[in-house]
Parts: sequence; structure tokens; C-alpha cells
Amino acid sequence: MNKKILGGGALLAALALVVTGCAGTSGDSGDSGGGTDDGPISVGFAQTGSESGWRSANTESMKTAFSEENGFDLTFNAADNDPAAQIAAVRSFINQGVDAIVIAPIVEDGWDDVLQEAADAGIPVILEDRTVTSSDELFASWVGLDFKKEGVTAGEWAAETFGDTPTNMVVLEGTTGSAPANDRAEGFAEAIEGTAITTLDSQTGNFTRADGKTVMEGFLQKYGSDIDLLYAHNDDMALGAIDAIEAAGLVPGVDIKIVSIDAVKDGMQALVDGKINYIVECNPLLGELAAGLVTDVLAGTDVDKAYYVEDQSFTQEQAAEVIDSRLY
Ligand code: GZL
Ligand code: ZN
Repeated sequence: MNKKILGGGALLAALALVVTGCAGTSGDSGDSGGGTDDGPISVGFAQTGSESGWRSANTESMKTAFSEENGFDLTFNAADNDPAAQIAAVRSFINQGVDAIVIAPIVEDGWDDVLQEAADAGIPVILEDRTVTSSDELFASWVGLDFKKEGVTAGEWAAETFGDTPTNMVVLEGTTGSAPANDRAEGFAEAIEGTAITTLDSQTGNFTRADGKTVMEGFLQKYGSDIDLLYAHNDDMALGAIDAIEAAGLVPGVDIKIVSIDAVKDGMQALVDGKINYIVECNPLLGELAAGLVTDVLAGTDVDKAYYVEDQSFTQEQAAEVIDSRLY
């Protein structure tokens, strides 16, 4: 899959390109975005669910971009983190005969059949956020983040921080089978190769605060103060773990260092408060790019198979500088 990195000027240029629907494509009736001369573009959006603060920000970004005034008629479905329900939602969009389908796939596998059905029905599919293992012949384009790079960035911080000091780590994994969980684990593991960081335990917390707390309670019962480091695949699970760490009478960010991914508001606040030590950003504001891709694909404009939005990362000091100006 050829890779286009969108950051800064390139991102804005891409935004302009895809949101205006380019010159000369349908929808030149002066309205911005997806409207065409024969009415709004109907889009079915199959969202994962509402498992985290990141997901809420992503849903808001998508609903804002796929608005009526932007020329879209959006049918939204949140699948409550249930892969079968999400595939059923996509099937319902196909039966509805929408113009295009957008999916944030809960898990990577199991998409071949329903994507083939969409292709047979002549309905283009755009992926946003997470990826699938299906052939990229089965979808028109994907826009999201480089999850493996996020894992590498988090692992490099851990390697620099702990280096050759024997360190016991526990991991709160994202949703089992999801691209971010797989790739963040892989990237982190590569980055800490050769260090003295040992993984005591690694379990899924399903990207949720509640499960992050429950799993961390289990880790604390099993390993107690032997735990030096927590790697959480997202802020929500880190925040749940902080509750468990404090309930156990330990100090998060001091007794147990924490590195996390997302950089949502609550996570950044915990970073400023010293309860988390480092956060790698994962930008949820993908709505405009996804809407532009739908418009472009329907207009027959050539698009790349993958658009990567750039991320950054934050120490406690950097978080304090930016927290008030962040968009999510
Ligand atoms: C990553 C996204 C993940 C976030 C979690 O792009 O799919 O899902 O890291 C969210 O917070 O639940
Ligand atoms: Zn365009």
C-alpha cells in the first residue's frame, strides 16, 4: 500500500483538495464538500462504538464533516465494539443503496465477504482510523494514523528512560484483533529490544477506562510494587489504571511510570498532573479528510490507497504548554 504522509502544510493542502471536491468534479454548484447537482451524497458510516474519549472525538469529527450543509445525508451506526454487529451495519448500508460507505473497522480480519458485497453493489468503501487485512482492491482508500510508529515512539521513550535498568512492565492492550492493538504492540516491542525491560503481563483492556482499571487491579494483586512501568495502548485504559494504582496506595507516575497513546484531554491532564509520564498522540480529527475522500472517489478522482495523518508526542512539560490550545 503506497503511503502518503499528511502533516502540516501537506495535510491542509490535502484537506483543501479533498474537501472542496477539487475543481471540475460534481458538486460544483458552489456548495462545499460533497453536495452534487442531484441532491446530497448518502453515506453509511459504521463506527466501532463509543469505547473511549478518542472515539467520541472521532465520531464528532465525522458527523461534523458529513453534515447536511456539506452536502451529505449520513446514516450513522455505532457497533458497541461488536465486530459481527458492525458487519451487519455495513450490510444494511448496502441494502439501503447508499452512495458510499465509511468504516472504522473494530478488528482487522473478517472483512473480505462484506467488502466484496459492497464492490458487487458498486458502492465504494472508504476506511478511516483502523485498517483491515483484506486486499486493498476491496476498498477505495484509507485515512488514519501510523499505529506501529506510535508504538515505536512509546517504546523509544521507555528505552531512553529505563535503558539498561532492570524494569518490570505490564501492558494494557487495546481491543484484541484491532490494528492499533496489534501494531502498537509490535512497534513498542521492536523499540525496547536489547533493553532490560521485562514484560510481566500483557492483557486487553478493550480500550475502555473500566476494563483498564479492572485489569490493572489484577496486575497489582499479582505483582504489587514489583511493577515499575505500565504501557497502555490508550489514555482511557491508563486513566482506569491510575484509579487502581491509587486505590492500592501507590503513586502513578512515580511508583509506577506510565506511557500511553492518544493524547485526549483527560490523558493530557493526567500528564500535566504527573500521573502519566509520556503520551504519544493519535489524531482523531479525520472527518474532513474522510469526507473529501468520499467526494473525490464518487467524482472519479484518483486517490491514493492510504493517507497517514502525522502524530506528535508529549512530555509532562510539553503537555502543560499545549493543553489549553488543543482541539480535542
Ligand atoms: C486509534 C483508535 C483507538 C484509540 C482508542 O486510532 O482506533 O481506538 O487509540 C480508540 O482510544 O478506542
Ligand atoms: Zn477532490
